[in-house]
Amino acid sequence: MTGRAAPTCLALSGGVGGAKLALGLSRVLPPEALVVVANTGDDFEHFGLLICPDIDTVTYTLAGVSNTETGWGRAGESWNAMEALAALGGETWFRLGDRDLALHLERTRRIAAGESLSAVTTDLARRLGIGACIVPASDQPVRTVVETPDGPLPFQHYFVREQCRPRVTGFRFAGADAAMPSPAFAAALAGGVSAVVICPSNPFISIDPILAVPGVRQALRDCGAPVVAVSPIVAGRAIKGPTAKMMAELGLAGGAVEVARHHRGLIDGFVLDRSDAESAAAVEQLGIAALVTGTVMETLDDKTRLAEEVLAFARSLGAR
Ligand code: FO1
Repeated sequence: MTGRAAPTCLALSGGVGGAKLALGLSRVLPPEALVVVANTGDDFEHFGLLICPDIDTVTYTLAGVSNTETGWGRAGESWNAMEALAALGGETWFRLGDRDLALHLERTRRIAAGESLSAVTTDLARRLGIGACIVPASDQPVRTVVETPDGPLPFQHYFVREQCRPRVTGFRFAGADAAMPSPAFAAALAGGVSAVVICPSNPFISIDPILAVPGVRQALRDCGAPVVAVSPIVAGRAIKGPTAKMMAELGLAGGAVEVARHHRGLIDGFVLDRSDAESAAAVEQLGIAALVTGTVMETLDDKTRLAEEVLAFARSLGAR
């Protein structure tokens, strides 16, 4: 970091939607002014490898090598290892492409050699040509456990093996009590944050595991920067993933307002899609400023424009 630290935008990201806005932010901010904090609640050990899906989705997306059909893994993948594994009777419910496997092998090797998840994540992002800082929320494990009527499920068992079918009765974040914010996350929180952007990610499984790290929620409130969340719900539905289904199963009213309510007390502003414009008043009644714009990100221009609008919205709130 040269001289005075650039005022930093902290982006909290999980899943596909989070990665899309993180990409937009990386295109409108200088590299030293963006810290992307990736959710680690989806992480798990599989085949003896440490798999970090939300770190990898945002890393591959900013590197321009993500598989945009599936929303995870790499573009142009081959599946020889998986095919050979199937022939040997191995587990193939969680699919790891050949190129993706290289990342898991190398990350697992380096962590076994004593490096922190932050150090490995930062270096691998650099090797993939990314200038912005991507770090896990914590270097200690924080793993989402999905509670269901038939008992708790590790996240990937719920999300992939059971394909989100089980009814959700709650979430736990195993390890959160013993976790600390990762060094770059803590440093950003400690000084020089200009805006905090909660990307359009599932509030329960992508954002709450980050906020469950002791001290994070309070540090976000105290960091002096406006906190703005972008709704992952558009016209009552999640663009991708089980957010709306989870809200219904948790007995919540649903809709974009429910997400704003979920973040109440933490966020200063909430960004709604035009299809939910009628909900802006309800958001404002929660004491949260509302911005209505196009939040569906299909093209790179969509991502860049939304990033610019979100940062301008945050600045307008910060000036208050
Ligand atoms: N999601 C699936 O639905 N099926 C898979 O086989 C699968 C494999 C996979 C491999 C690497 C990786 O980083 C992500 C992967 N995901 C898969 C997505 C993963 O479940 C993520 O946790 C979700 O994207 C939610 O964030």
